[in-house]
Amino acid sequence: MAEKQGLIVKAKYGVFTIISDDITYECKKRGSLSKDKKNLLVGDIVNFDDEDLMIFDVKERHSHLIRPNIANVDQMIIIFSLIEPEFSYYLALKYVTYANKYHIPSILILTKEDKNVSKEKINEIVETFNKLSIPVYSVSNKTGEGLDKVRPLFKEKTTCLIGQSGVGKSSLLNALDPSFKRSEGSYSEALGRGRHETKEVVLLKYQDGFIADTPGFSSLDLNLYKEDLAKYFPGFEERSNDCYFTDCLHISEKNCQVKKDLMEGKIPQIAYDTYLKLSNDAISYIRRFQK
Ligand SMILES: Nc1nc2c(ncn2[C@@H]2O[C@H](COP(=O)(O)OP(=O)(O)O)[C@@H](O)[C@H]2O)c(=O)[nH]1
Ligand SMILES: [Mg+2]
Ligand SMILES: [Zn+2]
Repeated sequence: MAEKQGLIVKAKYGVFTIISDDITYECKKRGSLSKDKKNLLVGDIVNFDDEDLMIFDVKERHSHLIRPNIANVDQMIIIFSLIEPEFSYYLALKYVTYANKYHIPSILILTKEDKNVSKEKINEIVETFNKLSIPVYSVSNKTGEGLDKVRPLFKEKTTCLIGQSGVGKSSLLNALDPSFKRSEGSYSEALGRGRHETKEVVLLKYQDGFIADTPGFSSLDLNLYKEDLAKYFPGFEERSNDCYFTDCLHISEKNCQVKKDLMEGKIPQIAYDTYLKLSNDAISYIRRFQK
């Protein structure tokens, strides 16, 4: 037998597709895997036997996202269309907060810029997110505009694509590399959302790295408590240390660094307004566990 190490790129019905030195294997897991290692995920690096095709060990993860359920992600690329569905600061900032909670850096890619979107609208989004230290790119998956700036972002990284369905995740993948042949949904005007075309998490090899195409899921599934938001909302974590109260929610507390920087224009008003709305809609961690 030969022991090999590889990356799980797909998992279905107990069969794990593994890539090792550019060769693909279909493996199962050995019953002897210890309990804490039994829950193998796409993104896991595993040791397997290339004769009986059984996985017998898994490397410790450096990150573990819950939605989508994936291990060892280096960065989150949040895809949002500028239109159809309409860009939402609320959702985009919620996704970034979610990535921050798992200590995964995020980048925003805006799609459908070919659909007569005003320059002002794009600039406002870019400025807002850049102030919060989040890079923004704008592309058209249809004309290919902007794609060359986006390609290098994926180099040697495991990237998780995340975004509502219908925003163009699969289309972006196909535009980057037509051989991916991801099935594209259609944006339904009537439903106001795209059909869920991508059913499972799968890692695709791209530029010495991997990209995860993920199923659309409801943003309601991204459980964020008030306390998470106060801490992980973009730009807040580093400021929280300078707030007078250690558990400052940055709303009505005295000597709040976030409010101070808002007044000085260092935090965009639209971001702070979105924070208030997100916080208002979130439940409190403490309240939930006191029940
Ligand atoms: N005009 C235009 N249409 C796009 C663009 N990106 C995606 N679409 C369309 O939007 C719909 C949803 O795209 P899809 O890639 O399936 O979205 P996903 O659910 O995020 O994977 C499809 O009809 C695509 O053709 C774009 O940049 N420009
Ligand atoms: Mg898709
Ligand atoms: Zn504060």
